[in-house]
Amino acid sequence: MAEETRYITCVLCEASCGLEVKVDGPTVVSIRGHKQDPLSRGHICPKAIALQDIHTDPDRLRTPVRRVGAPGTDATWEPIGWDEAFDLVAERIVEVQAEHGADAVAAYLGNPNVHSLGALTHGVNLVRTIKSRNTFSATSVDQLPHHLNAMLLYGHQFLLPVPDIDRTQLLVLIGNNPMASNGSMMTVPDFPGRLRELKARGGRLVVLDPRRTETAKVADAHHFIRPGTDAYVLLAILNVLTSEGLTKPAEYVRGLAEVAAAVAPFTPERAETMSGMPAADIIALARQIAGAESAAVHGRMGVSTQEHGAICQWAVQCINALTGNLDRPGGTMFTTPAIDLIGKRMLGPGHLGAWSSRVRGLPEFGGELPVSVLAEEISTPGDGQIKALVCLAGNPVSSTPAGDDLGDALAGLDFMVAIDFYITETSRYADVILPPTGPLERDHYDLVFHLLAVRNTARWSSALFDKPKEARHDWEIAKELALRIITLREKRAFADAQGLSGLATATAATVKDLPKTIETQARFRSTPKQQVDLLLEALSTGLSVKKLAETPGGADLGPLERRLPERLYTEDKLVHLDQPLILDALTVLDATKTPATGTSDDLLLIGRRAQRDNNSWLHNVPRLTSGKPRHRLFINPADAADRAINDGDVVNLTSASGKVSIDCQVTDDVMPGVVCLPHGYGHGKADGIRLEHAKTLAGVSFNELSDPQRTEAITGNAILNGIPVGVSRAD
Ligand SMILES: Nc1nc2c(c(=O)[nH]1)N[C@H]1C(S)=C(S)[C@@H](COP(=O)(O)OP(=O)(O)OC[C@H]3O[C@@H](n4cnc5c(=O)[nH]c(N)nc54)[C@H](O)[C@@H]3O)O[C@H]1N2
Ligand SMILES: Nc1nc2c(c(=O)[nH]1)N[C@H]1C(S)=C(S)[C@@H](COP(=O)(O)OP(=O)(O)OC[C@H]3O[C@@H](n4cnc5c(=O)[nH]c(N)nc54)[C@H](O)[C@@H]3O)O[C@H]1N2
Ligand code: SF4
Ligand SMILES: [Mo]
Repeated sequence: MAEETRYITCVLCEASCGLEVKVDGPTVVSIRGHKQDPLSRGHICPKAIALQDIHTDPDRLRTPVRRVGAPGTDATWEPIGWDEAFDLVAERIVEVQAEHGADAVAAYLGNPNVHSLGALTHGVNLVRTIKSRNTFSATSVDQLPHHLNAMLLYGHQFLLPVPDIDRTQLLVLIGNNPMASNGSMMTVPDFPGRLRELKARGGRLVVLDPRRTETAKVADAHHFIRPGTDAYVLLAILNVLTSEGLTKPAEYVRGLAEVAAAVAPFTPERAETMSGMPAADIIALARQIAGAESAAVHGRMGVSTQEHGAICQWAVQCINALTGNLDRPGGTMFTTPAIDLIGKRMLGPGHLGAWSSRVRGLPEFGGELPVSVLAEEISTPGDGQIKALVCLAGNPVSSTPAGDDLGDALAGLDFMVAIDFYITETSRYADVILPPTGPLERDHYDLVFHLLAVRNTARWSSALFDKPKEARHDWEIAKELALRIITLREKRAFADAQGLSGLATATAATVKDLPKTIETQARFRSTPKQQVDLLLEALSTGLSVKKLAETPGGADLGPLERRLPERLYTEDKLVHLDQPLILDALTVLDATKTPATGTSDDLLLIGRRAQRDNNSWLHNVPRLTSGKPRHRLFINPADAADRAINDGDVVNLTSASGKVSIDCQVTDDVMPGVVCLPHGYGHGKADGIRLEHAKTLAGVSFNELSDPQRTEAITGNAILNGIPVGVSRAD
């Protein structure tokens, strides 16, 4: 066969790079960055190469399987047909809901859903069909504080300003490491190249992080900051800005006086005591941000998934807005996506506390409860107890606090289905696993990441390979399940109305007479591709899937543009910084007099991402797992010496919720008082997962140490950074 060149989107991380792939029939010959791509400009990272390994991976499931035997090494997995699998899953979901109520079936949506067009167009509708208040997602171990503040300040949970990195003169990154992660809540492919350009035009990068990260190493300045104490530093920056008269907010920004009053107690000196960052440096940074021709402050994982995440993200928005950097070139700006899910009202503005979790009373946000309550909602008996779980592209046993306890809880469910193509720490508890097609077998359009990208572009990515005849896409799985669930429910209602008993007799009703079924069919009828086409057309962009598909790299719609105040969804088209929810929380913070460390013996545990890791999966891809071990605990030489720990020793790590043993690496890349461990490891412990080709199962799961009882006060977001841990040498 002849070699052919194709252009696709990499769906493995938020950077969403455009790739140039050479294929020969069913074989990938090479994968490169697409140089002419207007967004990613040729960028590629080692993970993209793994796309072909996922494609050919013998560990990957290609047919539905049913578990026989208890979860673990004794379990065997029996292949079953799609039809049988869909019926089985739909019946069990309908039965559980009929017996125990709608909320007895929970759903968890994992991270890859946002990277799958079909999961967004159809998977979300499946979750709506299940109609349970017990809906969870990776958002509450991630960016929930961003959504809260976007809703409060800009009137819509998805109205998230992104740093205009291509024009800024000062980029301040707090708690993120784009040199490894390739950026987050900021789709910024080719961060290294964009940073080089920033420096070439005389701009500066400043990083605040408890670890001298890959990004800190290429920054103009890096400040160590004690985990969990950023709020004090950010409030002190606001204190300097307001007390020195360095503010110049746009006329649509309100609340300066209230913010000034609220931050008055948070002096740089106090911030120094709490954070370890010298007061003089805090003052200098505040003045730099105010004085720069343009500046963009961006805070991510390290300041979202920590004790004061909501306050931190609010303070970041305030700094940008009060220095006049919100909505100006080189500051933080809103995108103008070709498909505007916000403008089309396909995404709601968000709400907080419309209901609460049954056991602990944590609030929902935007229709989801914090995943930190999932285990207790399964294991606490009573009305409203979760009895079944639908897990879509997620591995919460690895990814959420006390995941090991969640695993125990999953074992007690009446029923569980996983939509996943691997047998993982989580899916091994499922009764049925439904594997979707792989990333090279499906069409893609970034509904989410064009909304968060540093440049306005629109890119269609056609499936590189036809799917095998028997395979199903994520969207097809969602559609089948939703249809069968609705049909069964209607048949049941029909049988009840007729005084018939049981599902068998209910077959009297034919599908064509069932109104909800007909409605559902209509809702799920169009393919993801048709939906994208419709959305492009409906917005009269002049774009279509066909046009985009014919343009490698897609359409370049230009740099970010000024959008305010028109783009605001607040009723009065103003940005209100003086949010009572947050200002009240500051009072609580004010009462915290001691640094965030627990006992003086404890160190504070933080996370890290490596360029060749991808959350909880891809550890069975040999070319991503070769080289130096990446699973180790980093510890500062001073802390190691205090505990007679040497490089390479195995140490015991003990937190309020767990204990693990792990080999360590002594390095002054972490500040004293801090230890650092990646998440997504620990596969070796989970009996019966299928990663036969994993080169190494070394490492432990970080989330045996994180505590589901400790959550961010306003949103219930998980605290994954700044966890007090005891560290000692294992003898
Ligand atoms: N301690 C600690 N914990 C963390 C984090 C941290 O920094 N520290 N980070 C958190 C963050 S930011 C996130 S987003 C979460 C991520 O955690 P999860 O939401 O659990 O997501 P992943 O680990 O990416 O697992 C995804 C699963 O989806 C499957 N999958 C991959 N692609 C597809 C697909 O196209 N379709 C389907 N159906 N399945 C697919 C994979 O096989 C894998 O089993 O982890 C969180 N947990
Ligand atoms: N290679 C790779 N890329 C990824 C992923 C991956 O797993 N691997 N995951 C993807 C996902 S789901 C996400 S959400 C993004 C996340 O992207 P990033 O936000 O860049 O994620 P991290 O690399 O975890 O960076 C968090 C940083 O916060 C620091 N930190 C920890 N605690 C604190 C604190 O209290 N204060 C401050 N200031 N800093 C702190 C850590 O040292 C770390 O450097 O990455 C995405 N990209
Ligand atoms: S940076 Fe992300 S999107 Fe780009 S090639 Fe790597 S994994 Fe794919
Ligand atoms: Mo994430």
